[in-house]
Amino acid sequence: MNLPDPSALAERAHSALARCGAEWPTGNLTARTPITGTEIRTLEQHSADDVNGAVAAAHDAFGDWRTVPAPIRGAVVRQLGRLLSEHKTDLAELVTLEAGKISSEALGEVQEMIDICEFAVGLSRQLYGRTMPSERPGHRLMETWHPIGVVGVISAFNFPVAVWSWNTAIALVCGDTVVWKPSETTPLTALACHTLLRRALADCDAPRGVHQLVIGGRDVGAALVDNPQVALVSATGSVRMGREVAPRVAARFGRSLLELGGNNGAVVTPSADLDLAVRGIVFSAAGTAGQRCTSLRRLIVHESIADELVARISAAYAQLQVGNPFDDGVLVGPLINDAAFEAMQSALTAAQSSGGTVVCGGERVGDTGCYVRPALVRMPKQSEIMHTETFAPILYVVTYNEFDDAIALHNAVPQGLSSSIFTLDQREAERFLAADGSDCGIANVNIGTSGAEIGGAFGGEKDTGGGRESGSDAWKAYMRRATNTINYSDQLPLAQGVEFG
Ligand code: UN1
Repeated sequence: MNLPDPSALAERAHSALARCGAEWPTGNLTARTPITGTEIRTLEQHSADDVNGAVAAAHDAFGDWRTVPAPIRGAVVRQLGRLLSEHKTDLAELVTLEAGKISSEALGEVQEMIDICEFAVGLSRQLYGRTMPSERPGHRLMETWHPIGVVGVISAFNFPVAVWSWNTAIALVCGDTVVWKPSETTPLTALACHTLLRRALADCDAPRGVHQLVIGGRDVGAALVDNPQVALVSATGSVRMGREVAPRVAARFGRSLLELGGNNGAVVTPSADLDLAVRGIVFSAAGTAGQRCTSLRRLIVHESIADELVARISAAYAQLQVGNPFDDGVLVGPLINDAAFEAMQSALTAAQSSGGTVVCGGERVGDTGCYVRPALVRMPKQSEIMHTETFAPILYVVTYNEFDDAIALHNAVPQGLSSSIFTLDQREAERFLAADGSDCGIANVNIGTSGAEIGGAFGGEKDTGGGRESGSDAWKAYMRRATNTINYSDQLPLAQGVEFG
């Protein structure tokens, strides 16, 4: 495999950051690239005290920001969207450098940011509350949505910018201020986004304090989670992380919005259009080297078509180019680090010891970085290893005979993020989307599990944490609701007909 020179990669990061207007940082945290596994740069790591300082600054800024009319707040987000468009390729470069995504997917991720900015600008004029009929004469009953306060955003390496933007664009139009703790694996990408947002704030004469960036590991995250001035903690990451975050935030009666692991499945029924299914499956399972929360990990196939489908996926996998994510034609970039590679190998070993057969893939490619061929594994049944999310490109295949069993198998795992069915049978499709169908937050028909648009609410059930981000009415999580009763009469009738005095 032909990989670029590490110093050339560092130089690419340097120029992309410079074009975004960010300083070339220095400090005690090492930013690396999974492309070669080497250092790009060092940058300053924050302490718990720094986090508390950032929260205090965001809290101060909130005092004014909450009273700025929402459409004016929208103007900042509009400007952010413009800057993101202008720097789309710079940001995509950084995403490829730090997260290892192929260029097309990196550009797609930046596009998600641009899209959510547009959505949020529109939303800034649509933060609707309801008016209800009052049971009392001369009274009006209504609700008002107010900003909630400081939002702590904790994001993961695999979507280093899109998930931040879903939270931040919406939070800002809602009148909240944001403290962002990105993954310590993708700090330079975060620095670029933070710089662009600060530029947008300056361009609109808005207070710079509304957005704060804190860089570091668990202690930085913990300081954010425990700070009582953080009204909402929106955290994306592992189920293990969510189990730590949720009780700590709940203990101080803060709110949390969790987007945790997925262990996404697709059902393929006898009527499926297999050409389309294979394309959808391969993108969802092997794309992003299996490192999306929405990556397809479990295939539940009718036994009559299983051999054919497995053969076709395996043939498609053989065509996948694994390598430098900057290269044209490469569809699978590196895993993020050695730990991801080790986790993949032990999952494959576990699958084999439960009777699974590796049809293809799983082996390392080259001797630099962590490049692997996506693995396809036939399993005799949905054993324990299929109940856990391994953040790597492993697609397990099990078969079913009765459609009800397919749904039961599909729902039998602890996670509940994304799901899909490939079928041309309307009864099966509708059943999959019905109350007794898929139990996930996202349920698709004839597309894969990954690659959701920003317009819908994104998130899932069970161990996935229950939060919803991005489109639809997910904005409500970033606001507090006040119910208002206004008496415009000269009487004081009590509700429920109560007499008092
Ligand atoms: C994630 O993996 O955390 O639906 C987010 C998708 C992307 C977002 C994934 N739009 O695959």
